[in-house]
Amino acid sequence: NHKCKVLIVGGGGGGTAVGAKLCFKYGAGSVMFLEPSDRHYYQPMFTLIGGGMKKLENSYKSMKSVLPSKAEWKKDRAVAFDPKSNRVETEKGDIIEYDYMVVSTGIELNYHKIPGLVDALENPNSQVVSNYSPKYVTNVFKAFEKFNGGNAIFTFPASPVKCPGAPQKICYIFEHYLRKNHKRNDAKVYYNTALPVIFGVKHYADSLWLVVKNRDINVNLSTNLIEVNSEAKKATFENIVTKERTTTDFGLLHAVPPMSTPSALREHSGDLVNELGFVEVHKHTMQSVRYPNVFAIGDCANSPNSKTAAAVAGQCHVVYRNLVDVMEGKKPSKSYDGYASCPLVTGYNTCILAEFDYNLQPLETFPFDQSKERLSMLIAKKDFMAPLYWYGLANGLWNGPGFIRKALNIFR
Ligand code: FAD
Ligand code: UQ1
Repeated sequence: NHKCKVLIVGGGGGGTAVGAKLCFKYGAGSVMFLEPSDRHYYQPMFTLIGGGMKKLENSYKSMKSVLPSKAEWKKDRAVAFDPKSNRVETEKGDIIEYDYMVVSTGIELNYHKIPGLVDALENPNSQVVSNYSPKYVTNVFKAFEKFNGGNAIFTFPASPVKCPGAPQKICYIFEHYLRKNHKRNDAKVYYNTALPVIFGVKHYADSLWLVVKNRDINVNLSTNLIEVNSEAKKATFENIVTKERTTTDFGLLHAVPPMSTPSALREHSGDLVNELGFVEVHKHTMQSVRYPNVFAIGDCANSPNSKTAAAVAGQCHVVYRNLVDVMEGKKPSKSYDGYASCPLVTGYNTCILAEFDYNLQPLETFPFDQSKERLSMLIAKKDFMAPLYWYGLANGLWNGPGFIRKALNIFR
């Protein structure tokens, strides 16, 4: 058995940011990470890798080099939570007892939930690809190059996802790839989304409808991928509203899997989570609604923000401060406004930098209309966000662009 003051379950973007802050304040001996992975991926780069703009090797560092050096790292996975007795059980059979806990497991990719999809992704000739997993992302650009006409279909699943813009970004990049390589005439491009909207924030949805209209991209709403037949190169979709099924052949299929929190949370954590398996927190304080010594950050929390690294940046200072408050016997004092950002890459030279809050109102950093496609925002996404993540967020030094927004407000 192990004991620790603060246990952080999951050393991804959120866990690492909060852990770095805690280690800075309390020093060695205060924080334990429970994290099974050897590698820490900067997942926002996957979109650019899929489009051939970056390499997989640029997207990760060793977990050891990313986790704060003053923290203890147990390289193991949580399999069950017992928040009533402040304990977590691990895959190797250990029990960890904590005084305070931050849950930051992120969400998992459930490719197996779509019949035929895993077989298709494992087959390098299937033209079925997916940029969500480091295991499959390097095949995406190869499939672009091999594409020789027909239907190119990009999907969005019937579940919450991380970076809800990513399923359509890769569609725009592909469409531009075709035009650059004089192959656009041979293709019909489809974005089939299970959602009833193209994007949840109207300010940006309006721009995206113009993009798809101008570029002859067919958008099918409420359309969910339910089966893949890689032999016949056919995909089956179900209309979420009418339940009507259609089967379409494809020359390329980019599939985004349904996602969920890990089974440890969904099935073995009692009332720590809501009915969907997300850690139930107060949406402004990120404190568990039932266990005051527990906080959640990032994709595994049920706070109704868009699940992005940018949201994690907006949450990490709030989680850290409120946890310190609780440790000092006070009430949580900081409030998260739901900030999230999604750099909607629309091609090799353009990006719409969406930024918004819980009310789905734009909360833009720069003093120009960010709903317009811009080269400057593509450069920001391509060359500035990864350093911001590695040197800022992962070291506990980046709390999101709120202060820049306030400073630039003098130009509005
Ligand atoms: P993660 O960073 O995923 O970390 C979770 C960690 O928990 C992992 O290290 C995992 O190994 C560990 N873990 C899992 N299960 C357990 C367990 N049972 N016990 C212990 N540890 C466990 N965000 C943006 O802001 N901008 C973007 O442009 C953007 N683009 C994206 C594009 C793609 C293709 C993808 C996949 C994501 C993108 N994101 C983007 C989203 C961003 O990567 C996530 O929102 C962010 O990483 C969430 O941080 P997290 O700490 O909650 O989870
Ligand atoms: C951000 O803070 C962040 O986390 C480090 C991202 O993830 C990679 C982002 O994509 C974005 C857009 C932000 C927000 C930052 C600015 C400067 C708008």
